[in-house]
Amino acid sequence: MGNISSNISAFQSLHIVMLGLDSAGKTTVLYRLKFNEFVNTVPTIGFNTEKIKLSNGTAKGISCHFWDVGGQEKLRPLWKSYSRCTDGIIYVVDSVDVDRLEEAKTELHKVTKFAENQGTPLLVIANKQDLPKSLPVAEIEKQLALHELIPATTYHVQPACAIIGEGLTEGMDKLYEMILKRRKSLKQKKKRTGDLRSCEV
Ligand code: G3D
Ligand code: MG
Repeated sequence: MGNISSNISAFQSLHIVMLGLDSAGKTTVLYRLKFNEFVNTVPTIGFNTEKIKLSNGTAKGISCHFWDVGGQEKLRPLWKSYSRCTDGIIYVVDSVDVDRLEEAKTELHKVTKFAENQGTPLLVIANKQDLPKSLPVAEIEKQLALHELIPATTYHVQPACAIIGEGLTEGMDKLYEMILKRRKSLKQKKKRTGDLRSCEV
């Protein structure tokens, strides 16, 4: 914990991209984090962006610049440029939409393979856990084949219900923890080699 606190001042604002198939609940997560209340959404055409100071958990007070990118098929080509060199990726999954889990898996694996995303911490939000037929986290993890992601990817799967905000604080805390760990290991690597890719700081 000591290490985490001492690193907070090193951040201006974390750059976080939120991806996932359309209707997974990305925009609901975004406005839940921003206003701490449910906001009725409309399908996102393009993207939404918000600067949010986290208000709970161990990441309380940390500023994040979120990019919530539309998930419809025609918008997915945008994911590459929005996810480039971010501090963290949030991938929201509808835990009830079993028929589209394979599609969600394919799109997620594509994103984590982009050269500039390799090693970017990943928070998978298994959303809509309030619904009776929602798949448990272990099943989501299996169906998304998270263990097959490239080894550099550190991830956490968080069960959540975005409409009431359950699970979001825990998820953001985990993401923040992974981001700090990555920053630390990149700094150590820099000291050793003096060499970092363009988006590594
Ligand atoms: P998207 O931004 O990923 O496309 P939205 O998804 O945030 O627009 O949400 C799509 C629909 O899912 C919305 O319902 C929203 O209220 C609902 N939703 C989001 N999170 C949850 C959740 O945790 N539980 C439940 N039950 N529903 C959720 P509508 O009816 O507006 O389409
Ligand atoms: Mg949306």
